[in-house]
Amino acid sequence: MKLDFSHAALIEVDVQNDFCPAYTGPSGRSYPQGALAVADGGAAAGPLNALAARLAASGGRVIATADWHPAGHLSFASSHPGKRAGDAVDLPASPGQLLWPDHCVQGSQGAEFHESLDLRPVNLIIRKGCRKDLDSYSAFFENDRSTPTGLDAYLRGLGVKSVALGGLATDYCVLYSALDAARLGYQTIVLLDAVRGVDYPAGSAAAALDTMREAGVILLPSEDLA
Ligand code: VGL
Ligand code: ZN
Repeated sequence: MKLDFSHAALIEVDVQNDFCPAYTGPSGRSYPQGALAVADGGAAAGPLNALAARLAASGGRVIATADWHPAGHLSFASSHPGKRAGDAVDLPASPGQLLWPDHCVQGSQGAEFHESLDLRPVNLIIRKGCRKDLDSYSAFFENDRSTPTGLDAYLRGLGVKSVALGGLATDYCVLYSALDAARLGYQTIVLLDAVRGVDYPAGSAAAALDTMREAGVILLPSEDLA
C-alpha cells in the first residue's frame, strides 16, 4: 500500500531485552534469556530499523516505547503472595490484571532496548507502566484506559495521520496500542514481519491479529509499504 511517509509515524513497541531470548549483540556482549521472553523476539528489530530509516529520511517520526516498571510493580506475581505468573487479580483501576514474572524493572539490563534496535532514528521514547499500582500495555493509555501517556498529543501536534506498529508483544502491548491508535482515528498498520507474540494463553497471538483486523487495523508485511 501507498503510505504518506511525511505524515506517518512508526511505533516500535517494547523491543527490550526482557522480552527476548538469549542473544549476543552487535557489540559482542551476551545477554541472558529475558524474564518474559517472546519466541524470536529479537527478530522484530531488523524490519523496524529498516522502516525507521525510511521514515527518518522522509519527514516521518519514529517512537520507541519501553515497559519501565518500578520494583514491586503490582503486575508482578511476586507482589501478590500465593499468586503465580499467569494468574489474574483485580487491581483497583484494572480488573482482571494478568500477573507476570518480574520484568523490565527500571534501570535493569532487562529493561534496556535490544542491542540490535537502532536508536539513531528514534525521535521520542515513551516509558510506560511506571506507576506501581497500574500497568500499561498501550503506548497511548495506561490500563485504567484513561491515563494518557502523551503520545496522542505528540502525534496530533505533528499532524501525523498514519501509525505503523511493530515490536513486542503481538497479543499485549502491540494489540492494545494498535486498538487505541485505530480508535483515536489514525490510519493504523501492524507490520506482520516485525511483531512476535507471547501467546499466553495459547492462541492469543492469532486471536490478537483477528481482533485488530476487526477493528479496522491494516495487517501487512513491512515490504508492502511504498
Ligand atoms: C508486555 C506483558 C507485560 C508487552 C508488557 O510489552 O507486551 N506484556 N508487560
Ligand atoms: Zn510489563
